[in-house]
Amino acid sequence: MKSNRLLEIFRSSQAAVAGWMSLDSAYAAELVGCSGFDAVVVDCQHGMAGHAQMVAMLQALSHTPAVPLVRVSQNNLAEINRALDAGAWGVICPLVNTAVEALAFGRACRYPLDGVEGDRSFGPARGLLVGGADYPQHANANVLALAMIETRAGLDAVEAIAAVPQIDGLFIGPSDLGIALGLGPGASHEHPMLADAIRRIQAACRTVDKVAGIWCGSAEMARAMQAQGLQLVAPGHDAIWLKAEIARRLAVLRAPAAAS
Ligand code: 3PY
Ligand code: MG
Repeated sequence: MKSNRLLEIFRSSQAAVAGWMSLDSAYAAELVGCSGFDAVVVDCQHGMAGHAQMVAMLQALSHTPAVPLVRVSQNNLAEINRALDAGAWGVICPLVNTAVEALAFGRACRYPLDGVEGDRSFGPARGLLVGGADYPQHANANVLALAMIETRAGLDAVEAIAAVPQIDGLFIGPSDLGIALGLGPGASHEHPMLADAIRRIQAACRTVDKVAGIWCGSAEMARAMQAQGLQLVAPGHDAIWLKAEIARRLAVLRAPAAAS
């Protein structure tokens, strides 16, 4: 099976940067996948993509160097299986609150093969095409399962969630987590309560030697999180980048002409 480059990056103690797709466009996914990111996440929770668009985006990503990941809309066996069967090399699951939920998520990502406890149903349609004929034998070890910590309950149970064997790591949702901590929408990652929560999640991962990642509103935040040791950062998403660049260009065009 073609190896998961993201796992290789993590195993060699390097950090990875992920692009994040909220637009439901295969061309946009292809473009972002060819832009230098280590991975690209198709966001089926808050992004616009439905199943058919997700499949088209994963197809487009297949010929880019970026590892294709999917954030599913919820912790659901069928949805997780469909994303993996469509060729996702990893799944990010939102709103994981307990070790029981984390176990259900992790099991959904694993085939019940070679002593692994899993619930993934067999039918790796695109997995075979992009991974190779031996995909079924190696998928359990190569597919990434990242549980999102972004609720008060999830934070309270973070050590138990991180310890679930079928989970490869945790992915922090700072926006939801900030709201859960009573800081309202758009809380700064530098706010002491959010900063402490992020450190606790990181420590939980470190204890069990798993990956810690985080979604970031800006490149500056992503840089700070990298410096703090998070192994996977996503510096915003395509809609944010598009809007920022449009605003910058319009500001240039509409700036008052300098007096001569
Ligand atoms: C959050 O910050 O809550 C996220 O889910 C990022 O997408
Ligand atoms: Mg969230």
